[in-house]
Amino acid sequence: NPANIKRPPVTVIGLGMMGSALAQALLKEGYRTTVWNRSADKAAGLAAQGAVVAGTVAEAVAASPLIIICVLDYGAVNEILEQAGDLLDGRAIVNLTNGTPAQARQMAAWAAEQGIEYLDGGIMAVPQMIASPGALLLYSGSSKIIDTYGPALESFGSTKYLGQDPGLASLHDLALLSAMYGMFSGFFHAVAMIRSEQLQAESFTSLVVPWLQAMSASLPLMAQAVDAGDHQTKVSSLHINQTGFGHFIDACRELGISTELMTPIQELINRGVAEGYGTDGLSRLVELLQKPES
Ligand code: FVH
Repeated sequence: NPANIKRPPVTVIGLGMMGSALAQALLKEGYRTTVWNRSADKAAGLAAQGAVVAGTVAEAVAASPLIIICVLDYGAVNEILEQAGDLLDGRAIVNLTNGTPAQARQMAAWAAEQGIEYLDGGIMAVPQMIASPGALLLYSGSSKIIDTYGPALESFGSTKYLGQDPGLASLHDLALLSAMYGMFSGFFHAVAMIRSEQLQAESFTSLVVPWLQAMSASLPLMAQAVDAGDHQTKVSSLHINQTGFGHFIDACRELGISTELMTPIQELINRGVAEGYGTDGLSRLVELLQKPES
């Protein structure tokens, strides 16, 4: 049936905040969507929107050629897949559960042994962004799934396929999240400083947002330095940053706030100087991270 080829039935397993948003996006695009969740009550809202609620994992898997899984972690994915047994043969699994590159590669190897197509994915969005172009979904693994089910996957947002290696989506997902947590950590520390002097966080954003935007413009140049292994700088040396970090730590003590977020960076800069890289720029820190202290 050509309608089924265009809009194949899809199953969504895991109806937490993210899984529910994914199922909703498919329903909105007119896909026959079967859902399953360990705690059955989470399916009620989706049933009212037209989803078919499966009573068991086996029923959910049998309903569709394309199975989307989005649960807590890979341990949960394994528990769920064990309940499906042979019913998975010949189907396509898209796993949008957060995990490590090694976990993704291991699952892809297992799927290949069973004759199951496997695509791993990383969601660069919060649930409220799903189904908008601002939501980016990274994929790697089976290109056959991208070719066959691309339109269904585009219901979730913009799609970027990173290649056949199933670990690449997770690698990029975790790297991007690391950058995000770094930015949030800096913001949280800055706001703790501001609030320690009874100032408002909200008014501070008029300074911090353009400052972070201006600093993010320097990332491509830093990346070039890292790729070239050339960390000479006319911007600021590790020496000068080492002195500056002394002031951060002293200020934390004066203001009565924690140094927990600042000391790890200070220690890394100190190591760089101790290893003889004091005249290098901050891009040197990447190489230090790649050579952890023994
Ligand atoms: N929410 C977000 O902003 C982020 C955005 C980026 C991607 N993450 C990842 O998505 C996965 C699911 O996250 P979530 O936000 O949907 O999480 P919860 O709302 O807490 O739902 C968790 C679901 O996992 C089910 N579950 C947990 N353990 C098991 C298990 N052993 N067997 C079967 N299902 C399990 C849980 O079921 P229940 O507690 O309702 O019965 C929920 O459906 C995650 O990898 C994020 O890192 C989200």
